Amino acid sequence: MDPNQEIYYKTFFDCGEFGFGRSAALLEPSNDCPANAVFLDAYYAGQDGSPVKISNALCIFEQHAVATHHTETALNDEIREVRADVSLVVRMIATVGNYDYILYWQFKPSGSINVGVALNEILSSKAVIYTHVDQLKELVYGSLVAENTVATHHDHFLNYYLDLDVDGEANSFVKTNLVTKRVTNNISPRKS
Ligand SMILES: [Cu+2]
Repeated sequence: MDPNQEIYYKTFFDCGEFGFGRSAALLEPSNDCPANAVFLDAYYAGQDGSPVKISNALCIFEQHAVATHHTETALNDEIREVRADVSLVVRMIATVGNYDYILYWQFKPSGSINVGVALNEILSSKAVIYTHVDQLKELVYGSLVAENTVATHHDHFLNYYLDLDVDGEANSFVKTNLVTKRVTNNISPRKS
């Protein structure tokens, strides 16, 4: 997002050029994954085609979330459904340059799949003459995070290929986009 000569060319393809499998980090038990995790080694094809091993590249564990709990006031005995909410999580970390991508898949007994990514990083930055935000007289395309240091604005795009034929083709994919709509006819004190 910074059009300046020194920055604009930075259009890295972290997956395509570095490879998340090739960049898989060794996971540390109890720190990267909880104590109940099982760890798996992984292999990728090296430059000469021979397999290269990465120890503890993946971890799999059961994660307990807030239980499914439903009772009702004064009807605690009549209406009671309490179930543990346990999901199976598969996690890996890919280290590319200044980034650690924490990739996870969460599988629930209901059949739902939750996929996500988190990012740890040392900010990508550039040198500037400014030492305080009050001095900024031009767009620096980022935030002054320290004296003479701007962390530049930029995007990370992550694409997933989803094969939805789980146990056959009788599946559906539903996407919901909520849009704020203002109430104008005064039928309710609510504004949206
Ligand atoms: Cu970044």
